[in-house]
Amino acid sequence: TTASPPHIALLPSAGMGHLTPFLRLASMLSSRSCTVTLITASPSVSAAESSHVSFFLSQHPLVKHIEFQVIPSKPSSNPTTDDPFFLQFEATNRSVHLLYPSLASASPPLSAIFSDFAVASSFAPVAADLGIPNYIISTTSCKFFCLMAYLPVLLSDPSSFSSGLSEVKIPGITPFPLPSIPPPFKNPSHLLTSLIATDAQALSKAKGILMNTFDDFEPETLGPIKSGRVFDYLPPILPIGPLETYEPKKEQDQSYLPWLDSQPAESVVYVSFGSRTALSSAQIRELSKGLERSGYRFLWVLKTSKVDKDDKEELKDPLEESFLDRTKNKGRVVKGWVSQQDILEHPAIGGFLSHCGWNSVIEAARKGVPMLAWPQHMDQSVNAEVVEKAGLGIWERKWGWGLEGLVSGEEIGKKIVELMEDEKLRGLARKVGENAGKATGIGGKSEKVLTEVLEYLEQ
Ligand code: BUP
Repeated sequence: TTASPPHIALLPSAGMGHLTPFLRLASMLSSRSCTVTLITASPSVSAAESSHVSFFLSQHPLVKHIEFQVIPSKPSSNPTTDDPFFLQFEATNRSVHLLYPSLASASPPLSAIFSDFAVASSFAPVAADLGIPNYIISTTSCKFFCLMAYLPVLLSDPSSFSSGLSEVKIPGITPFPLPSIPPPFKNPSHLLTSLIATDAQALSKAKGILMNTFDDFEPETLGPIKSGRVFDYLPPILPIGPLETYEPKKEQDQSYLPWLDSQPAESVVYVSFGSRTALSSAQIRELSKGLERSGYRFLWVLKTSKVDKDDKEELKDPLEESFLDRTKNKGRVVKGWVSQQDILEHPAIGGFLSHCGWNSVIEAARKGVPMLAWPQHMDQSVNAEVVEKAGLGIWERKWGWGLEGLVSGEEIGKKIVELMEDEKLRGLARKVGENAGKATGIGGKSEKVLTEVLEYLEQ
């Protein structure tokens, strides 16, 4: 009998930073003839998530869909955070057992379930009961993944994050400078910290850990990690990135695309802090000054609320009308969802001022676009270091965590000039893009890893 392609269910967690890599992987599996079932939690936190799921399903009629209702958390029950995404992680963990019947009766039977790190602890027992192999998907850098995987050990020693230390050590990989550690990790009772630590403890039950990264991008971490010297109890670490985009190229109906078309090559700075970071009004004003001072053209995706459902339409506040007037020939400020992929591959883009959410990093790596890293929270400082070491970008460490301080327009302007004028960096970034292409091309390292997993899962 000839083997038939596997049936794989995918279970992402909350936020576009988690959903996006899952949708990309779902599309890649589907185009490799796998039967794919996408599992989504309802209601989603952001409008972007539900609209992307609907759009994805309309583009992939063969992909099956299971939607399950999350049991909402009472905001008052988690005094350590009011972040709606963190609360949804917790609520999803409390609700995944509801999936049991639909997974058990899946037809054809499931060959594997690929689930988000953020539901690892609650999903491991479900997968074990069903007897279905479970692969964990990590949506961050391998370096930050290591910090999460090691968190239970660090938390067991109260001095791990003490301010007297300059760095946090994980035997076998390069240390983490203390300022790169996300502040919530220093508080063991913070909801996010306890969720991650609990998830980390479930990792050893997985069949493998798939990562949206590639060998040449994080050699310093992936080398020792893949040899099994760092976490000898973990299943294989499987870099399969950069994941391919599934989004069809947008027509020129979005006004910034024709505008970009009329700008000189590599002349525009693209500015975005991802789907869930809203800078303070004061910081937005300083950034506007910085962009103007730099003298460079810019395309700025401006967000003024953490969850897009709270976004307001008008552009003027907190930006001054005079700024929009003065810069109308130099730049575009966009509110709402843009197609970041289309922007990053546009020849007019010469640099990317980014919060270093991992998807943004990997998308810039794929296109070889030089970055100016300005981490805001969570994994982003660790990611910024990866960007710097890989030669993809520059990072001004003294800016600290974006959401905690205020950086002046003058400094921002100077750094943007540095980004746009650094020819050596441009060459290195281009090389990163070439290596990314090699990794996913036929016979490339990431491509081979994914092929091997799928061959193993054939039925
Ligand atoms: Br905003 C925005 N268009 O307008 P990250 C984002 N994106 O295509 P985050 C758009 O969303 P986490 C927009 O290309 C990337 O794939 C972007 O993920 C896309 O950051 C994704 O970069 C955003 O990882 O998520 O949203 O902060 O906190 O999970 O890293």
